[in-house]
Amino acid sequence: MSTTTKKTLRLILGDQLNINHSWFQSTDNSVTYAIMEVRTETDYAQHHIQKVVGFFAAMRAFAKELKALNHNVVYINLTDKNNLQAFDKNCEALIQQHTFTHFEYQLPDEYRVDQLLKSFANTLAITHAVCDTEHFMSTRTELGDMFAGKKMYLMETFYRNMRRKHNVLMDGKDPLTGQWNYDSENRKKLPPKHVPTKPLIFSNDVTDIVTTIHATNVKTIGTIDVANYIWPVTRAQSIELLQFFVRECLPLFGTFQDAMAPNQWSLYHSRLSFSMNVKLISPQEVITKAIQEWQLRPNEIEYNQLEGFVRQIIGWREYMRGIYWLKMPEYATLNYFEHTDKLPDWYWTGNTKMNCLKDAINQSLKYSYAHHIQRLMITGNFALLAGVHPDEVDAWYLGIYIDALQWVEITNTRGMSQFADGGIVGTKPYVSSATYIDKMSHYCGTCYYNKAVKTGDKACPFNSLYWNFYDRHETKLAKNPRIGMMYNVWRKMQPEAKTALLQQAEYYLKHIDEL
Ligand code: FAD
Ligand code: DLZ
Ligand code: SF4
Repeated sequence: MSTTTKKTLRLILGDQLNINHSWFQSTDNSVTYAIMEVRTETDYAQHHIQKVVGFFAAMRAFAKELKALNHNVVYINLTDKNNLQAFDKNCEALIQQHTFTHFEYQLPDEYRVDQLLKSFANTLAITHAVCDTEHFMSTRTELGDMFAGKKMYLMETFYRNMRRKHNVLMDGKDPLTGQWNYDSENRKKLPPKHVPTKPLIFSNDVTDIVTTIHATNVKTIGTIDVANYIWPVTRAQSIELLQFFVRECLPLFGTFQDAMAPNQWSLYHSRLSFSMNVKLISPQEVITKAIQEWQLRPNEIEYNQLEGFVRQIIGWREYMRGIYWLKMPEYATLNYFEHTDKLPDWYWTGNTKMNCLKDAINQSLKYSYAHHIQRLMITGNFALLAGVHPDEVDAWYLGIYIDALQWVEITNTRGMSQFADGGIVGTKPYVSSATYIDKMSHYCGTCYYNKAVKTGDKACPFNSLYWNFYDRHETKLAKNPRIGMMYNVWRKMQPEAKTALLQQAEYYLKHIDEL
């Protein structure tokens, strides 16, 4: 009688770098971990160079950490000659080569990879198992179950349930202070002479990785300082960034959450999205740390700052993931407004006279980062007003940001920003004229265009495009109770004024690459 020794292959994806996962709590010589740099992942979007580097650097450091803990690790470099450049093909080859008898993987966060690994595992002649990533605070199906039979998926309802379930900022069954949400206090513009905290950045040397990327002709966008790569690529650096955030930024996080200013690329934002999305740190430890800091410094950190931050993480982040798993794959095809236009060329270069867009795009190209309100109310707002096809908008957001993974990119872009889901994520489209941008930023004062002018020479393009958008989509939007008021204003406008606005918008749309 022959007995086969069990030999297990465990796949770790580039966004599954969670050292606290139960997989790694003891060593087992019969288990081998595989981490791989593959072309399917570098090429499914045109990524920012800092994004590809961030993933590779974090994956390499994680493999090193596992080896130091005496785990067996196979690390496949992009240039390895045996690299078959896809998760399934490499796993198949490893299984044959090393005669593994069992295959395991963690639940992927992206639908595309989930489908791939499911079908791959089902074709295997050996046994397989899939387990949780042990990262998120809700399951894939929790949001769907919570809203079963309901027409609306209100984030606030989900958020309150998460607060209750995890006993976060609660006093028994009630919110700690009697009030759930302090969003209305979090909308301040930066005072004119205010100098924001200088962001903590790292100085990682990523020369080797950049050389590989160039040698293999991976097509990227944006720029990078190879000797001083700014993003955290290890758990230790992620924790350092978290500590910096709670110490320096949390006290004003909520107050200036929606503020924007030229050359201020991150203000009081945490820049923890990459670390969290690749699972170097967990949402639970991030909010625990923030709550502890607030408890230690009650006179310096007001409650609204803390609640605003906690809401982004256990509210919005988990909510978007729940929507993703409830609505994919159909979600990626939604185009409520039937928009068809292409993204202006200057989204890829930053070469526009519109100050707000120039600043948001150039900093995205320089840092692979823009904060939420820049993504939503500058680049997203313009793309929606300009009638750009959601596929084009998604491709840009999925490539350019360090934290872009489809589960959280598409729900924010197609959903929150482009309203292409017809109102699953948001209750109304996030569009604005120059009035809002000027209220929240310091962009307009030095702009080529005039924020106060709607038509004619140097009129701010946001102004006419805004009314053009409402006019174009009246049948879809006029009945929305949150927008009805805008249509009353539009209908009361003099016909000549309306015509002039629509003609101005038409001119700008025709010459969009020259704006
Ligand atoms: P902070 O402002 O410090 O917020 C703290 C954390 O809260 C973030 O790190 C993030 O994990 C979470 N968070 C905040 N807002 C959201 C939100 N709307 N959805 C989910 N999580 C949120 N976030 C991504 O992680 N990846 C993306 O690809 C992405 N694409 C976006 C595209 C558009 C059009 C918009 C409007 C938003 C997008 N977001 C995305 C959400 C948000 O803008 C980023 O999470 C945030 O800017 C990251 O910077 P930060 O870590 O400094 O965030
Ligand atoms: C984003 C990215 C890139 C650019 N490269 C890799 C890679 O070479 N190997 C890898 O395992 N993961 C990479 N990733 C992240 C993946 O796209 C992500 O892990 C999956 O899509 C699952 O969400
Ligand atoms: Fe942006 Fe218009 Fe203000 Fe210029 S005037 S910064 S284009 S909103």
